[in-house]
Amino acid sequence: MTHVPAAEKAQRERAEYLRSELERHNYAYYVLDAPTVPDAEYDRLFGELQALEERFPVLATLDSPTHRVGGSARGDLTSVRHAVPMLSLSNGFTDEDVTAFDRRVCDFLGVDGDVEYNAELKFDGLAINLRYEGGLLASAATRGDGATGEDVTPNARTIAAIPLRLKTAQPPAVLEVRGEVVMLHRQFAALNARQRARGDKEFVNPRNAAAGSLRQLDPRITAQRPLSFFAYGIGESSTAAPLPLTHSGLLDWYEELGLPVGQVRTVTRGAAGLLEFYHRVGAERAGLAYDIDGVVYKVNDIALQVRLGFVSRAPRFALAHKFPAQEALTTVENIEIQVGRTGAITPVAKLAPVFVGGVTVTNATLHNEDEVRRKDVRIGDTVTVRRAGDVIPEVVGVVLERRPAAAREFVMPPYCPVCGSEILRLEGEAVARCTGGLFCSAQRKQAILHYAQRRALDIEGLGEKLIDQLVDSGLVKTPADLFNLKIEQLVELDRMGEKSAQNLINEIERARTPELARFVFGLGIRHVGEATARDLAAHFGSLAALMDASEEAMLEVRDVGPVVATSIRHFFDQPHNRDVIAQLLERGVQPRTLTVIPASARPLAGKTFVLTGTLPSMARETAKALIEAAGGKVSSAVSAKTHYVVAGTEAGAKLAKAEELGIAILDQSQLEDLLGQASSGPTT
Ligand code: 5U1
Repeated sequence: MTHVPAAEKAQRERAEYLRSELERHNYAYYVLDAPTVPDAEYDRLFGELQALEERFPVLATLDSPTHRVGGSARGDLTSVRHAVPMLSLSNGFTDEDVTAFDRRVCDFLGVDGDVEYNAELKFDGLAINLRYEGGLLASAATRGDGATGEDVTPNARTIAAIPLRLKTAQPPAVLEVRGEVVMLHRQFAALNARQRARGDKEFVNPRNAAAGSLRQLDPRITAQRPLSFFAYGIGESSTAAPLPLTHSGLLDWYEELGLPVGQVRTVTRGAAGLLEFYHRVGAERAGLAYDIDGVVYKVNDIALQVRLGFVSRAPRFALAHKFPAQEALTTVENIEIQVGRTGAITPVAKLAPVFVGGVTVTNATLHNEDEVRRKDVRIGDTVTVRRAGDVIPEVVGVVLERRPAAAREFVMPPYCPVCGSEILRLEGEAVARCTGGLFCSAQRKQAILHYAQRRALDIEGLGEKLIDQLVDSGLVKTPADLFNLKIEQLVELDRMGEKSAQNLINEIERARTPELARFVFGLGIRHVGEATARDLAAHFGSLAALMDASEEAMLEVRDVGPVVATSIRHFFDQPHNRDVIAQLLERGVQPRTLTVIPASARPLAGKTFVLTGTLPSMARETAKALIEAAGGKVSSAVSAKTHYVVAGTEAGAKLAKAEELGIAILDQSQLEDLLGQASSGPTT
């Protein structure tokens, strides 16, 4: 008899404890989608178990979570014959296909009333058979041709959503669980971002990514790919206890065993119940975390399933009700550009009409110039187009082997097709923009809305709906036209009484003498937000000085770097923009000029403040404006670069951080003292 020393017993118990904890956290994270511990704690437990198993290899078990990291690469995936064939499903596409299916079932069973069905999602991934022996994952195989698949056991072990041991004290001798390996949308996006960063080829869709990841020869690669799994079927089984009597009962049992099961499922009756499920899922589809390509209906009673049997290779008891395909092939007839409301230029593929996602698509976005290059889309190419839900159709990829010799590359035009202004792509930006700004009709409404908003000219009552009417009726083309509006014109508009019209005219009148900073902000120059507009106004003092300033002169302004300076210079160099500004001035708009205060005379220059909590009698906005007027900067986060934290009541984490970093903390009166010193200097 072997003697087990106490120390070894303790190590074994510790290893068992760590394994069960890690599996518990895995289950909570991957199956329940409700993590129980932070990632760092998981990593700590994992590290401890790994170290234990390395020191005492006898402690390592087949179901240890440490095996999920993947073993060594193989030369080939070996073929395995399925103990029970993996069947496919008959497809239906229309409501009539579903009523016909239900009628066939009723006729076959000789049932007069409604048959009970289980309705669930049809996951768009890769089908897999997981074989558990004595509750432990023994092997995993892809569907292959249904009779023979590929052995992907080491790969499947790396998928955290697949339990290595079933959660039961009395495991079945054999249980083959069938389901789908999928990649969640967020996992897919992260994987493609990684591929992009490394310069590797991106995956076309989550299904390809899941299939490519599972069928790797090197399981260490699979281990790095974020895969999920959903169970929905059963293969060979040998259990002491009887199996569930219904399909919904089987899915419930799987959940108890720790297997992930799709949460969107229902038990319903008759064709009407099935169609209701289909339409409900169709409406919710775009919000799901993974791709589905339809729903699956199965007669719920397993005994009835057995009676119904099979036709060729598909069960008579089930139907896949497919959604319209979300991807289709078509050809790119041209690549044109579209000008957005902010001037952003989007290349758009003009396509040979194709039916996809339930509609005929003729345009697909190519997002930006870099995207066109990255996907290498050329005029004449055959491309895969995707339209998911209400999402704008997009070109997913090119079928290179079908590229004609005459395929032409896209060239970004130098001028805006709408207004003729120059198209400019600033350094470091993905998007090219029309520089027409105030003039470009594609940007007109947006430009006027921006000009009139509270933080700019603050023309109360001039909102989106009214601007739509003013522009659509041709009364207003640029912000300058606002100052020509007559009350008689306004009362003609929808929902505009005499009083509102008069109020609006008064508001416009008031906006004739804006602060220079608000006026500059209102122009909508790219990269010029409120703070930069204030700095520019304070630095140059007048609109004329700002409009004539060189880029070098602009670089002297606080927080203005080369990108911002180029953008401002470019804006004022556009004849269209100069024209609109000239019209504004002609129509009596007079930005209030400022006395320029040298930076040295602004006592809070170079000081960064953070405001937190509620001050006794000063609104946060006021405190911010006063600090900035004195040359200080207000930031939202406390860091080592913060000079002062102004704290009121209910100041929380920011105050604590300031204390921790030893930053000076001011109350309202101390801030006022500081500002008082500041305001004894020159003022604007
Ligand atoms: N949800 C679900 N998907 N799916 C796919 N159930 C389901 N059943 C299938 C397939 C191929 O086949 C049955 C015959 C088990």
